[in-house]
Amino acid sequence: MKTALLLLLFFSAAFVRAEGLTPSYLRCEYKVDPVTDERYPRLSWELTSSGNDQHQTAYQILAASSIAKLAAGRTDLWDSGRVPSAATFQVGYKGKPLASRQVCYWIVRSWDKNGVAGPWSKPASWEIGLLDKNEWKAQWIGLDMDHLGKGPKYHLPPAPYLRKEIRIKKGVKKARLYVTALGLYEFSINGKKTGDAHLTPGWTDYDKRVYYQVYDVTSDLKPGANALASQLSYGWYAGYLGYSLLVGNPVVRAFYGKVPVLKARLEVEYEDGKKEVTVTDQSWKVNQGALLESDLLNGETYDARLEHSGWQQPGFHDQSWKPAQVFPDKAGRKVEVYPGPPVKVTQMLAVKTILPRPGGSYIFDFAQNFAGIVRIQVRGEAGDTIRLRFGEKLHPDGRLMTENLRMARATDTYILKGDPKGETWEPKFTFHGFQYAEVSGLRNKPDHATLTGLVIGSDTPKTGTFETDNAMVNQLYSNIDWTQRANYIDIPTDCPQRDERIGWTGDAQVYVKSATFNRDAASFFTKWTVDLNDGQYENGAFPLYAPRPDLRKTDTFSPGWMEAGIICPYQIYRAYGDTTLIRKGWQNMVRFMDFLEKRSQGAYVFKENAFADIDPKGGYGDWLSFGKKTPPDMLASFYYYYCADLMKEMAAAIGQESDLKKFEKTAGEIRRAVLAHYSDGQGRFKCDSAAYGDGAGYVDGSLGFTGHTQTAYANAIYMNLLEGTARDRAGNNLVELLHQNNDKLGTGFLGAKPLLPALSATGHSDLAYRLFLSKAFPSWGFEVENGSTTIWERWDSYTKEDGFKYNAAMNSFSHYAFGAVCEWMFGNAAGIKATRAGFTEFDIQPEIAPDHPGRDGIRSLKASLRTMSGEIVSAWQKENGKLVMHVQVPVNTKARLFVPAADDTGILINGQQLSNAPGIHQVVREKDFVVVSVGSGNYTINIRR
Ligand code: RAM
Repeated sequence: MKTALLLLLFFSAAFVRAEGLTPSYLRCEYKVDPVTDERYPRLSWELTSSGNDQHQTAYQILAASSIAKLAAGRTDLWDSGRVPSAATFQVGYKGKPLASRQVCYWIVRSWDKNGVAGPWSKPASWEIGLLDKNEWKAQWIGLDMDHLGKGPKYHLPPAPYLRKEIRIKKGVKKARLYVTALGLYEFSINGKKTGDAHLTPGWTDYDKRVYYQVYDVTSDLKPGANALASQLSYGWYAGYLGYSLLVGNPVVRAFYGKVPVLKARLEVEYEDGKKEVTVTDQSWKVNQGALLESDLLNGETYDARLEHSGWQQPGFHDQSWKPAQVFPDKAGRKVEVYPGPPVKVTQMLAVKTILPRPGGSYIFDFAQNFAGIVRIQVRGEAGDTIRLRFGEKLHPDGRLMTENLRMARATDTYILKGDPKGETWEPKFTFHGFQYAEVSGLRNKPDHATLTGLVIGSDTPKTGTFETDNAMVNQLYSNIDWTQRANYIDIPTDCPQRDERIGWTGDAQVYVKSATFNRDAASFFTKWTVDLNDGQYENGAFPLYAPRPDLRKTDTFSPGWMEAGIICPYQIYRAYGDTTLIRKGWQNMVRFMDFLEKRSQGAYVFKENAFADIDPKGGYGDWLSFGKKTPPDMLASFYYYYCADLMKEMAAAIGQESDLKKFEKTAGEIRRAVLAHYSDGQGRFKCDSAAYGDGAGYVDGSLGFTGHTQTAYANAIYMNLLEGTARDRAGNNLVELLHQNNDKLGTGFLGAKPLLPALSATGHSDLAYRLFLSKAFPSWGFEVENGSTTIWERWDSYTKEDGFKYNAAMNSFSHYAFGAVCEWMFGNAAGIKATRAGFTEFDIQPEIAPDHPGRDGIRSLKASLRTMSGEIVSAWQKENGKLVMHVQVPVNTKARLFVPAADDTGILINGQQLSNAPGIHQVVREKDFVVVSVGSGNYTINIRR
C-alpha cells in the first residue's frame, strides 16, 4: 500500500486518466506555501478534469513533517482518510497539533462523481511561525533621533541604520529570519534585501498588535562573517498620518511612538543539528546615514554623499557607530504573522512623454495614474540635487497640479554623490499617487531611462477580467482596477495621494464586493477585518476609519461607514465561503448590533436627528451626492435593516441558531418600524424635513432633505427592505426620479453602488445601461471622456469648462468608491451571481445591452472570475439577429444558465438541441428565460431571437 502510494505520488502524471479529478493550486490560508500562526489553518485546492459535469465526492489529505516522509507515505502529521465531501476550500487541518517553526508538507487527491480516485497533487507546504511571543527573546532596538528633526512645517528626523556581524559555520541546513518593526523596516543579509515586500510590517493598532514577516534566508548566509543590516523609517507608527496637520489636530505625527524600532531573530540550524540564534539587542550598532528624511506622506530626502559605503557587508568598520538603544515592549501587544498579501512592486511603468518646463525642470508623464514611486537613473556632480514632485493632473498651462495633495509634501529629493558611472536611486519607505513626476535639478537632458515607475500595492492576485466591444467601458474597467490597486495598500485607503490615505470604512464597505470581482481580496480583508475589530469603540460602534489613530477630535463613527464591520466580513463570506472571519468577529458584530438597538431606543428605526450628536451631524450620509439630501437617519435605518438581514444569514452560516432567530426578529421589527416612519404607505419615501431646520451642521444640510431620492429607492431595493408591489413601486419611483433628472444620476457614496443593481432588480435594465453608457456629466463615462485612467472622488473632479474648480483641495483622482459600479458590471451585465457562498453554485443571468441605433452600445461582452473552485466565464455576443452565450462552469460547481428565449426551440447548446444535449440537469421556464441547469464544462449557446 505504502509503496503504491509512493509511486503514485511522484509519477502521478503518468497515470492521468481520461476522467477523474486533478488537484492543483494548493493553498493554505489563501496563500501558496505560506508561513502562518494559525494552528489549524484552512486548505484549498482547485480541480480540473478532462470530462464535463464533474464534481468531487470525497478527498484525502496526507501531511508529513518532511517531504521525504510524505514521499515514503509516512504521514506523521495527518492522514485524513477518505473524507466524503464536496469541499475543496475552507478545509481545516485536523492533524497533529503543530509547534512553532514546524513545516507541514501536504498532498491531496479527490474522488470524482463516479467514485474514481484521481492522481495525487504535487506537494505543497506551510510553516508555523513563532506561536508564543516569549520565544522571540529579541529586544526592540533603535536610535532616538527625534531631536534632529527640523523644518518649520514638517518635523522629519533622519532614518536609522542598524547592523550586526555574525559568524556562520559550514553546513547550514535551514535559516529563518523573523523580523518586525514599530515603524517600517527593510532588512538585508550581506547586502541582499530579504524578501521583496514593501512597507513591512504593515499598519495595525500598534498598541494592540504588530505583525512580523518570516523569511527563508538559508541561501543568503555563507560560512564566515555575515552582515545583518536593517534600515528603519517612521511609517504609520511614528510618521505623519492623515489630515491631522491640515485640521490643526494637537497631534500630527508619532501617533503610536516617536522612535522607530526593530525586532529580529535569526535562527540557524546546521546539518549536524546544532542551532544558533541571533537576536536584536544592545550589541547591534546604529547610526544615521544618507536617508535624511523619510515619511509616508511627505517623501524622502537622500544625500548619497553621506552613504556608509559597505555598511551592509561584513568587514565594515562600525567602531564609530553607537550601540543600539533598547526600548521597552508594551505588555499587551501581540506579535503575529502578517496575515495579508504582502505589499510589493507589482509592475514597472515606462515613461510615455517628457515635457520640458520653464526653469529647466521636466514633467514625466506615465500615462497612467497609479500609486508607487519612481526609480531615477542620473549622472552628475556630487551635491547636484534632484527634486521629484508628484501630481495626478496638469494645469491647462502645463504646471503640475498639486493643490489636491493638501499637506502631503509628497516630494523626494536625491543628492548625488557624483559617481561618474551614474547613480540609481528609489525611495524605500514612501509612496505617492500620481501620473506625472516633475523633476528638477538634472544636469543633463533626460531620456526615457531617467525615470521608471514602480507600481506599489498589496499583491492581490488578479481574478477578474471584463472586456466588451465598447472602448469607453473597457477603459472604465481598467480605471476601476487601477484605482483598487492604488488604494489596496496594506489597508483599503480612500486615496493614495493627499494627506489622508486612511482606511475609511464607508468607502471600503461600498466597494468590497466589487473588489472581489477584480482580485483575490480574501487575505487582504482577513487582515483588515482585524483592524476593524481592533478599532471598535467601547460603545460597540465600528470606527470611521481603521486603524484609527486620533487624527481629529471629532472623528468617531457614522452611519454608512461603521457598518463595514458587518458588510466586509459578509462579502468575504459570499465570495470565498469564508466563515472564519464571521466566527472570529461574531462577538464584535453582535456588540455592534446591540449598539444600534440601544441607539434606536428600542424603536428599531432612527428618526430624524437620531445622530445629531456626532460630527458632522447625522454622519457623512450620501456623501458627495447632488441635489436635495437623503436624510442620513433614514439611510442609517435602512443600513440597520441590512445589517440585521446579513447577521441572519451569517448566523445561519456558522450555525448560531439562537442568534439567527434573534436577528430574524430584529430584521422584521426594523422593516416594520422603518416603513411605518419613512414610507407614506404608497411606496413613496418621506421624512420630516422640518425637523432638520436649516440643516446647519449636516453635510450639505442647506440643500434641504427629502426621502424621495434616487439614493433612498436604490438602497431600499438593493437591501431587500421592500417586497412585492412595494418594491415595484420603488423601482418606478426611481425611474421617474431619473427621468425627471434627464436620466442622470445624482447619487453620492451610498447611492451610486446600489443604483444600477436596483434598476436591474426591478426590471429596468435598459435604463441601467443608459446610465452606464452615458458620457454626459455626471456619469462614469464622463470621467473616461475626460481622459481619466482611474476613478475620481467626485463626479465633477474635473470638467473641461471649469477645470478643477470644484473644491480643488478635496479632489482625489484615485478614489474607488464610485468604482463600485463594478458590482453591476459583473453581477448584472455579465450576470455572474453566487447563489451559494463561495460560488459553488451560481447563476449566469446576463443582462443583454439594448440595441442603441446610432449610439455606442455593447454588442459583445466577456467577463471571467477565478473563484475558489476555478474560473467562471460569462460571455455574450449579438450576431445578426442571434445571441450567442458562452459560459464556463468550473469543476465541482453547478450553474443555472438563464437563456433569454421564449421557449427551447430556438436554442442550440454546444450545437445540439436542448432536449438532446448531454450534461444538462434540468430545464425550466422562468419568466422571460429558459433556465438550464448544468454541471462543470464549457457551454456555447446559440439563441435565435
Ligand atoms: C473623505 C475621504 C473618504 C470619505 C470621507 C467621508 O475625506 O476621502 O472618501 O469616506 O471623507
